[in-house]
This record gives sequence, structure tokens and C-alpha cells, in this order.
Amino acid sequence: PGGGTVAAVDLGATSGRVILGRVDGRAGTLELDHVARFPNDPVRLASGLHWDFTGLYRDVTRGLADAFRRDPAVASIGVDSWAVDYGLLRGDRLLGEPFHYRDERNERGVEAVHRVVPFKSLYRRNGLQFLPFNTIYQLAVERDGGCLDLADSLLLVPDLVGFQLTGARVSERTNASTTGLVGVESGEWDDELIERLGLAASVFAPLVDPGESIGGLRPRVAADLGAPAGIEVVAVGSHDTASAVVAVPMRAESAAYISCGTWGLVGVELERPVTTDAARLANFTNEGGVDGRVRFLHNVMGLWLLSESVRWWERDGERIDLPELLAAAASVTAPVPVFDANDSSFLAPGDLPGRITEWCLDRGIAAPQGRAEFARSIIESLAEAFAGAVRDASILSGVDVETIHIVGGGALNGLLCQRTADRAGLPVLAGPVEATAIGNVLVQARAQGFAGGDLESLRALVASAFAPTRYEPSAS
Ligand code: LFR
Repeated sequence: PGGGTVAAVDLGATSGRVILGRVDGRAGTLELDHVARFPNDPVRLASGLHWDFTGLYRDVTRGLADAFRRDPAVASIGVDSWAVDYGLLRGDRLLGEPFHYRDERNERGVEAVHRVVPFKSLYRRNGLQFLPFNTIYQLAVERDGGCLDLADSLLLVPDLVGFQLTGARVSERTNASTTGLVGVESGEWDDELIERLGLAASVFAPLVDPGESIGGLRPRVAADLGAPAGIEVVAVGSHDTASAVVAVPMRAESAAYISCGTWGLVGVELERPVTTDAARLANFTNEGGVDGRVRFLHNVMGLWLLSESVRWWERDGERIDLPELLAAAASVTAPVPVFDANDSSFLAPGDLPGRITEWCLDRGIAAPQGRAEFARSIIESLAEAFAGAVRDASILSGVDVETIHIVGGGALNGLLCQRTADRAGLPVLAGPVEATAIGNVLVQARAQGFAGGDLESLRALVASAFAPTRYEPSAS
């Protein structure tokens, strides 16, 4: 088959983008063309912290219209985003802006769920690490608030975009796996669990796999986008991390990956889930991957610690230059504290430097002084958490890790890559930065016949198009 072009919509927690991908599997080429980038600014309403889904959808459609202007031969569209969050629909109508997973309402949900199904048995069923915002906990709060009774369907964010574009209601499987309501063995909605939690099974849409067609654009949408008739939305690994893992240029049997953006998702790819007591106690998750693979990984807080600190420092209008801050962090020579990057006090938005200080003072440790030291302390703490999670992943899964791949925005952070290599005692291969969009593009390209083969052949394409940067561990 010859090559062709597809459009990837990738929504991150701080920004979204529309990217064209040109793929020719035979020629071994893969090129990205950045069409649109827009901020994703959550909004605090009386009900709590929400996503501005309506604004995001407007920016997505503007970006797609630009994409069709730039290349009228775009063959399909794929959408991915962060996981767990959802919109409720009654008929075609969206019942309010989706809640942000960082909203503080989840605590109550955790208790309500664990009272009915203790975490230990939950883990055996769904294989998911405990994160207080997993959809299952959010829905327990939603159930008690009464809004669920009004809804006849629930769609996760990428599926909600897909619904607006096509009118089709489906649930893409990799992202559905993050709800906590899909069986880790069966890969199907766990109706018994859903019923035990007092939820209505009928709100959950039929599951589809990456590569399947979701549907054609609604005629009105196609006209608005300037898209030719017959353009399809194709399911991709709609959980952004699932798409990112597709684009990790790794050899599965010897590599760990860190998909590092807002979060640092640290783990290995497996053929079979691991739901042992040890995996549960280390809080490792078995999320669904593309082609039925398992993403065995642990959530580390990620660059959120840095971006939210910067946002705090900028609250009075000052602008901080990130490369400058990182350069200053790299030249810090004073010892800085290594804190537990995963402490739950860092989850909610707000004064992160203050909470880091508090974390240190509570333990009698000297807190960082000044922004450069804060940035350095955050990077050292992330590198330590990354190295620890790689070790855990290796021990729990039996994968003999020889290299660590860092993909996503974190691959641009040379200090973080180097310190992760140092602390893990393993080489780090950094890049590609746009792994998520690339994974999105590749799954569509394969569905269109522009590229063929298994994930290993897709990864070979990535490796040749985006040569990674290598960081050797240094003893320190
Ligand atoms: C990364 C990510 C993580 C998920 C978190 C919340 O963007 O999708 O995989 O745990 O966001 O949805």
C-alpha cells in the first residue's frame, strides 16, 4: 500500500493539539505536521473543578478545519486524551461540563466503593492501581448526587469528542480500562460489579478496539470542517498513555518506558496482566494497551509538580522562562531535598511550592530555598520516583530492564533524563516528544493500510524517523 495522511487530535491536561501525520510504511517514512495547539484551561464552577469541554471541542473543530485546508487528502481522524473523565448525556444533550479528575469530590466516592467492594477484591477484578480519581470512585459520588439518573449514556472524553463528530456512542477499550469497571481478564464491562455499585449497566457504550471505525462525520460537521464526505473517525488508543506506548521505540523484552508529561507513567509492556499481592501493594496498574497488550505501570506525579509550581509563581502576572529556570536548576550545587513525588497532598491545584516546603518541614528536612532549588528538588524527586518505579516494574513483571525510554514532553528535559539515568543506573533513551500523537497517527495509518504489521514494526518506523537522544548513567 502507498502512504497517506491522517489527523490526530491529542488532548492533554494543559494543552491540546491537532497534528497531521504522513505515513508510508513501505518507504519507511513518518512525518508530523503541527496544525494547531490550544490551551486546556480548567474552570472552577460552583459545583467544583471542571473541564471546559465545550471550549475544547470548539478548538478541536477549528484545528481540524485548518487540517483539511492544509491537506484535503486527510483520510481519517483519531482522538485521544487523558483518562478516567467522562461526560453524561441524555439523548444528544451533554449534561454539564465534565468534572476534572483533580476535583476534590473523590474522597467520598472511595469510601463508598470500598465499603461495597474492598480494594483487594477490586484489584483482582479490574487490575487497576489505586488512584482516588478512577472513574469508579467519581461515579459513586455522581450516583449519590442524582445526576446519573438523568443520563442515558456515559462517554469518556475522547469518545465524547467522537460522538460530537459522528453521532456514534462507543467506548474505546484502552481508555475504558481506566474506569475500574472493565474486567482485567475479560476486557469487557464488569456488569456484576456495575450492578453491585448501584450503577446502570445501560449507560456504558459498546466497547471498540483501536483500529476499528467509530463512524463517518455527521454531514453538518463535515460541512463545518470543510471535510470531504466519507471521512471516518477511527478508534485509536484513546487513552493518551496507550497511544504514547505504541510510539515507544523499544524492544519489549528489555525495556521500561516513562511516558512523561503532566504525569510520569512508568512501566513495561506485557502480554498478560500481573495482579499479584505484590503488584497491588506496589500500586501497579494493568491498563489495556493497543493490540491487547497490557500496560503494567505506576503513576508518578510527573511534570505537574513543576508546571503547577510555575503557575503558582506566575499568579501575579510575572512570566517565568522555563528553559532559564531549568538551566538554573541544573547549576544548583547545594544539596536539595528528595521528597516523595507521589504524596497525595500534591494532587490538587494550588500552592505546590508551599506544600513541598510543608512536606519537608513535617519531616525535619531543610526545604528548598528559591525557585532554582525548588525546580532542582522537583527534578531529583521525580528522577528518584522514576528509578524506583522502573525497579519495581522489573521485579514485579520479571522483565530484565536494560534501557529506559522516556517519551513525551519530559524527553526535552535533559536534566530529568540524565538524573533518571544516574539514579536508575541505566541508560535513558529520550524521545519522541510527540509520542502520543505519533501512536494515534500510527494506529490510524495501519487501519487505512498506509502501514502494516504489529507494534514492533510500527515502533521500527518510529525509531528510524525520530532517533532518540541517549543519556548514559554516571556514578554520583
Ligand atoms: C496521562 C493520564 C494518565 C492518567 C491521568 C489521569 O495524561 O492519562 O495515564 O492516569 O492522565 O487521567
